[in-house]
Amino acid sequence: MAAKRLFFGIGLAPQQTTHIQSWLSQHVKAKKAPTLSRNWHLTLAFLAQVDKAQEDDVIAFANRLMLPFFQLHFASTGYWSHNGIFYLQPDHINAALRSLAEPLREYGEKLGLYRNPYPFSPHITLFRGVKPMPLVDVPIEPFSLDVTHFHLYQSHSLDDGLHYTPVETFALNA
Ligand code: 2AM
Repeated sequence: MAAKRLFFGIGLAPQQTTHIQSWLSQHVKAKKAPTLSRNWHLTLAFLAQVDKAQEDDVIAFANRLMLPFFQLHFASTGYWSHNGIFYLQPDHINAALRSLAEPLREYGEKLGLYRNPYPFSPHITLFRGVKPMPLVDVPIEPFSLDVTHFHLYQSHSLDDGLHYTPVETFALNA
């Protein structure tokens, strides 16, 4: 079976998606369109191309993680000029988020799937390849995200464009 392009990530609820959409359309000016709102997420660990046996392996690993649920707070944006990514970032280094992302990243590396060139930098990509940096006239009203689950997503293109589709969902424990 063909390999899939997979990554672990955290999704947004419709309420947060609407909140971001409304702020973007009213208060952010950019030279290109934002990423598709249906795809907004926070990447925990990018795995790249994964075959079926490796997919089963990473799923079993993620199922063995016993980690508590947590909350993320978003109030600020950032911009990486080398790739033109404009993003929302959590407002502090969250230990619970890190203890979820690090083992997933390390396991992908151990399987030889993808070696991360950068330390974990949690973000929600709102624009990709945008130059110059988008102009924000009013900062986003801060919002929170209750993280009770995370997903293994497949990145694939359909007739209507790019989709990030959950292929497996994992619950965090109380
Ligand atoms: P992003 O988190 O900055 O949006 C699917 O392609 C997802 O995996 C995207 O969300 C993307 O970036 C992330 N991703 C793609 N290529 C990557 C790479 N080389 N390193 C880290 N993350 C990557």
